[in-house]
Amino acid sequence: MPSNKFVISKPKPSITKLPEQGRKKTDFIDDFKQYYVHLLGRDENCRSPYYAGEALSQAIRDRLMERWKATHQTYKSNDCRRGYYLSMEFLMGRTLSNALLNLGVTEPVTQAMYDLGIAIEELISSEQDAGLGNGGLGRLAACFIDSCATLQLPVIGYGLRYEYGMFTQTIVNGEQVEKPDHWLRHGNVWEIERLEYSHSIKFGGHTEIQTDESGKQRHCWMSTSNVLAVPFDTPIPGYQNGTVNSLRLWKAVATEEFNLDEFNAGDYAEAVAAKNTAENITMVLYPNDANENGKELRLRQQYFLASASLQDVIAHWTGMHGDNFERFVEKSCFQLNDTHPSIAIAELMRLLMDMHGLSWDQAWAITKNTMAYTNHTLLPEALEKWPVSLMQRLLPRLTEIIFEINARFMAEVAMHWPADGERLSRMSVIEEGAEQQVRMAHLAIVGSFSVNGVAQLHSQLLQQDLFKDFYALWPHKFNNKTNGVTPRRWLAACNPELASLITETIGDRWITDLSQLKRLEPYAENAQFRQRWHAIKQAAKQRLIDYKKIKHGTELRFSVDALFDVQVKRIHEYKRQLLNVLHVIHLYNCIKKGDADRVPRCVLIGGKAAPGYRMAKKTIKLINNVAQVINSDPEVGDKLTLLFLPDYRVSAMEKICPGADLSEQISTAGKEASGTGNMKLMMNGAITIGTLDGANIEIREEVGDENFFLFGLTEEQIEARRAHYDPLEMIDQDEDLQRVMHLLESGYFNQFEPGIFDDLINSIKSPHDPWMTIADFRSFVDAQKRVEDAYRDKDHWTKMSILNCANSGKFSTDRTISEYNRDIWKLKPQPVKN
Ligand code: B1H
Repeated sequence: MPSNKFVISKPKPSITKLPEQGRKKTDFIDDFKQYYVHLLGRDENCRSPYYAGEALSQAIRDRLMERWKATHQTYKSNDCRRGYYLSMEFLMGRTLSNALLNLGVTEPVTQAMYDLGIAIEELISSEQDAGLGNGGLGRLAACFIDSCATLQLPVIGYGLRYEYGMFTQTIVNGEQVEKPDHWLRHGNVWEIERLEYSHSIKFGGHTEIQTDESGKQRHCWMSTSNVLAVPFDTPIPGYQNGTVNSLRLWKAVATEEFNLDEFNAGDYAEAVAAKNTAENITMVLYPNDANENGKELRLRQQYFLASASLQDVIAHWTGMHGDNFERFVEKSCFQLNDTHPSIAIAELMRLLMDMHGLSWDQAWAITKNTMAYTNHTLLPEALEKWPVSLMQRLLPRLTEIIFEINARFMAEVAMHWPADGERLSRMSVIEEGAEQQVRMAHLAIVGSFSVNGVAQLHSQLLQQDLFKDFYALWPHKFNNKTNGVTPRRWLAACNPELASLITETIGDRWITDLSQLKRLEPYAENAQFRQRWHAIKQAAKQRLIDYKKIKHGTELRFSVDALFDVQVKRIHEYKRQLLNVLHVIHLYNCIKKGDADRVPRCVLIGGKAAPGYRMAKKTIKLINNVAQVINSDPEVGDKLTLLFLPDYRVSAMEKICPGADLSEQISTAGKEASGTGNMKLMMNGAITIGTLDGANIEIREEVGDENFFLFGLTEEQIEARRAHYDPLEMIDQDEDLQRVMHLLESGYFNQFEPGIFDDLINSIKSPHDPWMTIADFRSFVDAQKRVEDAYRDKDHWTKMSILNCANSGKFSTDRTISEYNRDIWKLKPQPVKN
């Protein structure tokens, strides 16, 4: 009889593709053919980039497998302290080209495909984006796990495996139309399902206190409807270092095919339909980005992520240590990506007390010493609150725990500030009012040992404004971690021409130590270097034009000599795409007036609007209508072009940032927590026109004021101005602005659609406009004039471009993650021997 214990030795080296094996061109050709013919069942008669891409991806995935297992083994045998990054969003984009780069096999693979008559670029661009995020917050999570793997830190990313990612945006008659993004329809070669690590998640029911044999009381959460959380793992390779970390995404699956009781009662259809309710939890990403929310399904998603991830970590722990949690704090750290997963604080308390028998005090000591919270926004509409009634119905046990946390917290506040009722109600986790609500940010602060913002100004405003009461109580909890982006994807992979010029000039250490870019600075004075830099930029601009033509069939008249002026990001009032449009209309007026001496400019605007955000959708319509008028006006010719780029996403940014000259970062000061598109554009040699907001401030600090176009009111000036803001008066006193507003209001851009822009126009004319667009118009137009003057001197512009890249070293997520690790996580790097 065979024992039922599997004994699996390593497969033969030819199959395992250890680091030193299977790296030659011929190895890739062999493996590619194997997968194309035998796994996918295709032959030379099927010339599909899709299947070729699949076959190549399989071959690449093989080469990650042994490294993945070795990494896992290293962490296990070193029993090291670990980090867990909990995020509702991981905006990964495409995987293949990143895997090639990080494995260091781009060259031989490109050659192998070439020999087979396949252009690698075609395979790379046939891959779907994994769009499991809205914007900056989700992409930051993706850059973070890339840096963790590169720094060899034992960090697992935990998120949700949405069946539908961020919607695809199409433009019909100038308006945004959303199409579902069923990205998993044809499967996903990069993920591995691990049914064996599934967990059961409870919803609904009620709680009871029961006494066990030993007389000990326990809270029981009963009569729940349960949903199974099934993990799907994606390998996250570090940069050429043998480390492969994991991104673990949870899928909701009905616990049983159908509920037998209901089936026996004859409710067959209802029983099967109930399966749907369960599986709906991970069906779709909420496309809301910093907008009002509050839907029951969203709370279900949040709890599902928190519970599945914590059960996973605890199952791993008890597997090694049983119910002894003494060293749990020493060995674990959770980073909460905004408040979205912050129900984890109450869930960890529940698991430790109700499932593992710890006392309140023991559980609380563990929770508040393992949880760390990152805040990403000050906007009141994005601060999460959940009605107590909803939480009570969905998560009764967690609601009890939250009330108990708050009761103890209120006692602490009362000790610190006796007889200060106002402060108690300001700080309470429970907001009183017509409907009681749970303030998730307060829960997150009370339950964690670290609270950080994402840029200096943002962190300072958290301490001085939004969370000042908490800062007064626990100043030691607060810290700043300025965001970054991964230089692997955002320079090395997306801009290979610039990357090789840099490597040729200063060596390749910049790829893992971006501060090295500083060594480019002296070359800004070298005419030959400048010429090569300029040529690379021009070629990237040409590729951007070609990309636009292929994708949208647009007949465009602008040339690579025009100034490429780029604003790509979510459409939101605070980001002020409207200010950009006002400037474009102003330029149009200048051209119509015969002001001939203008620099040819191509303004590119891209971004998605939340489907329920009326003003943002109207802004898209306005951009398209203005574009229509300007682009078809023969008097304008190639002096000015306005383009709306549909379906902006990670893979689009990879095409856009190498070709950008000017980076528009024009949010109302104090409103953009950090921004990260600003960093990607800077790294690729674009120059910023921006307000003193978010990370712009630090970008300007790094590159110097002479290489940055600053405009607009400061955060303090904005707040001081609010009380007596008078946009009508400002319009009255500025002839250019008057002309712009007149053209807008005359219906010039909506001749057959009367009144459609009235609400946009009224919003900026209102003395209560929170974004104060009109207040910054004059200063913006003047700064844009300085941009033109600078652009006229090509050589000078190229110098500025080089200096922007050379001074972007701070904005690598390697720096950001090193700081998280130094100040918060305290993990030891774990070199992996392969
Ligand atoms: C950011 C969000 C966000 N801040 C709610 N907040 C969401 C809020 O689906 N939701 O409900 C989704 C996202 N996103 C962004 O985070 C900031 O606006 C950027 O300034 C910042 O760079 C980015 C990363 O820190």
